[in-house]
Amino acid sequence: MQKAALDVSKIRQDFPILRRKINGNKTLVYLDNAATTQKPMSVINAICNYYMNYNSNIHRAVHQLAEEATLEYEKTREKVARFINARSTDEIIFTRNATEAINLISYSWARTNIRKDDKVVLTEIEHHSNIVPWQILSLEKGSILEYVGIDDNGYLNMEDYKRHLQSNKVKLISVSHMSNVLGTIVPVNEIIKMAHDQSVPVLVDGAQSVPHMPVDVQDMDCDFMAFSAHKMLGPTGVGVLYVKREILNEMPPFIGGGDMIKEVHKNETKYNDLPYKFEGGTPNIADVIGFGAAIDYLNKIGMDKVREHEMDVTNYAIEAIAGVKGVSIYGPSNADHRGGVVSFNIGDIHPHDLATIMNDHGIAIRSGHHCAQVLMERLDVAATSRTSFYIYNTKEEVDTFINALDQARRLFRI
Ligand code: C6P
Repeated sequence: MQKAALDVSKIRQDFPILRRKINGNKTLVYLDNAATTQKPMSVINAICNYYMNYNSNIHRAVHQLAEEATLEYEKTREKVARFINARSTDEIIFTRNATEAINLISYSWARTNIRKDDKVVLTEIEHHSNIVPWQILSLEKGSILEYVGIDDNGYLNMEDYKRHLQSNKVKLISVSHMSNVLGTIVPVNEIIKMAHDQSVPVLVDGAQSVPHMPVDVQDMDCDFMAFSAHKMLGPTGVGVLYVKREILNEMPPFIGGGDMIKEVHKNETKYNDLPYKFEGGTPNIADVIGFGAAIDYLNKIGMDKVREHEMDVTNYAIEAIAGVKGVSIYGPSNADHRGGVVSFNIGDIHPHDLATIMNDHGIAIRSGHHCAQVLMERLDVAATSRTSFYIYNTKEEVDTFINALDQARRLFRI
């Protein structure tokens, strides 16, 4: 029996922003989902409900509002743990975003485990969030950064990876699960297995994968994983760091202050239990609660269906974009190996000019280096245009975009 497709028109009704007009009368076509996704009413309502009915600090007071807020905040932790199949909620730390989650590892775990001349291995597709923290560490510790190369189709060069792994100085692999520019889905299970055979831990940047496909940290066996709520229907200001419990037990705290402690004396502090030891200060309570509603929304659809829908729209978009005269598309041509991101250039139109023209049509796309300048250097381009899709995007929206792209092409006489 054929599986039912996503009911996209029903889904779209849950997102008030999709009814917005741009430039007077143009219906918004939002194709910048890799940057951040739109929010359904259930998420917006969950945040409003918290502020209207039980706004309070958490983990401290015994009054009813505080108990309700604590309960809802911790419910989201349970939802996150289940969503990525973590062993327990102790392994889930809330941060501000994926960037802060990666920095938490570079400031805590890495500063006690990485020494002079040790190597941290990244790849050429990494986002700046998974490059700069390791450069800062190198400057402080004298550690060495190495990059696994990619081939011309945007796939990771696994022979190059094996070569890097041969050095016994490698102390960490930190790799993006899915490129935010090429869409390439990296074979993380294979990468992790090979790293673990050499006793090297692996950090997975799941910022672009967790929102778009089923992700199971136990099956993957990653040691660390980072992602952001705002890229998966949730609010901005909330990120997740997953760390295997046995590693977390050994990690020193990142930020010192309230809530991450059990006892504080003049000259010593006893830290709180996991995961609170890593959540110093009042957290982003409202948005964590909103994130819980986002996870409920995705669970109701099912992550298999999310992935299926995106592959369908992405395949359609790749074919249509490739059919426009003068276009070069970056990354794998097979949607099985890529997520819902299509980066391209057309003739010598500057991506910022193209994005401005698209905006005139009510279409939101991203242009620029996408915080991946190492990759831009590898591709030998300064910038690209990028469309990226989510559960509410339709093939009709792709048609609107292609029509606008073709008009831009004719305007620039390509
Ligand atoms: N990429 C994009 O338009 P934050 O900003 O911390 O929520 O996410 C950082 C991040 C980390 N890794 C990858 C692979 C990412 O794509 C991003 C965010 C956005 O592509 C904003 S630059």
